[in-house]
Amino acid sequence: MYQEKIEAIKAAIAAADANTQEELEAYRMEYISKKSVVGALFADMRNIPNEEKKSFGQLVNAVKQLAEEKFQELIEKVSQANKKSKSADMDLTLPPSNHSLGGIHPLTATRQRIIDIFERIGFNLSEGPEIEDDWHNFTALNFPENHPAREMQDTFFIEKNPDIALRTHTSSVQVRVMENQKPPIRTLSPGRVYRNEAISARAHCIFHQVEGLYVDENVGFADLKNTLYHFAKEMFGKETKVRFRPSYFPFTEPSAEIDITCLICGGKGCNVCKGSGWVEIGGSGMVDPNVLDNCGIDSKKYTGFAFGMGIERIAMLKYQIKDLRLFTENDVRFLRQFKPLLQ
Ligand code: 2NL
Repeated sequence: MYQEKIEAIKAAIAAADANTQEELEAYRMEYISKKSVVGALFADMRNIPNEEKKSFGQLVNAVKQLAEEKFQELIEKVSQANKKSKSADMDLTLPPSNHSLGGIHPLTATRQRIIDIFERIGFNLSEGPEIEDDWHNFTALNFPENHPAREMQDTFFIEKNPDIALRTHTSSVQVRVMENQKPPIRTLSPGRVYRNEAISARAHCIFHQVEGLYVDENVGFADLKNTLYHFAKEMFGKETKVRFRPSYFPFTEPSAEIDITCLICGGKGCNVCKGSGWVEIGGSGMVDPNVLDNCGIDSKKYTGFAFGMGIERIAMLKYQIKDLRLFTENDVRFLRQFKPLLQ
């Protein structure tokens, strides 16, 4: 009698299945819990005659074991199914959640802003080699034979006699432009330059320059002044004023340093401008006729102006950076501050 009932339960256990957490729980209630059909078999024990108790007990224990083995099997099956459905839900085309974007380096942003301003008033871009000969870096630019800038302490020489060196300014690029093109010339030469200086908060042996050159008939000092007035207002804001201070460069005559009103105090005087209200942004002048002639341009017919600025210096003024070494240390705590420049 009970044998038949037990066989039926065993068959039911063998046929049982579960694909979800709910079906697994239903199985547990049906075959594992105290109130299950298997639990009820243990309760039946007291109705079994004594002489059959032993064989009945063995059968019931076998059913219990079968029920538990099947339960483990179904737990495994449901957990595998859960894992599979999770990976099926995954969208491999989505970007990773921890994707961290870089930013534009402040020197790149500053250079690009300078280029944009001059391109809009008709300047094109020119590039040239960083390793230069003596002619393009010094002689064509009217540097006297024994000028101190040619000396070992200022210039990184690669070879001597004939001299080959790392360019000390991007004027060498503009010499090449003048040698190869006819006026009118309006060109901007951004690039890396090298000088043999001790590294400090204010100086580095590698830095960046932008030089500009305008050569045509009737180019005068008023053109130089107005071009740089325009640049200063575009770069630093409408309120910015420009002042020219007489100076000397071998390749320009007359020559002038370019100052702008201090960006921090607006000209009142502070510790950035050392109380003067003015900060220097570069140098400029009318191209020396000797330089034009050296480059194959008739100085009787043509005149020109030129200017040069250090990109690091402009970036330091614009972003209030106190130490030039930060530009090349690649410290993310410094670089992260310029992430908004990406937009
Ligand atoms: C400065 C000063 C200057 C020039 C650069 C130049 C180029 C040619 C001819 C004449 Cl091909 N001049 N460039 C002129 C005056 C100043 O740079 O303080 N640079 C950071």
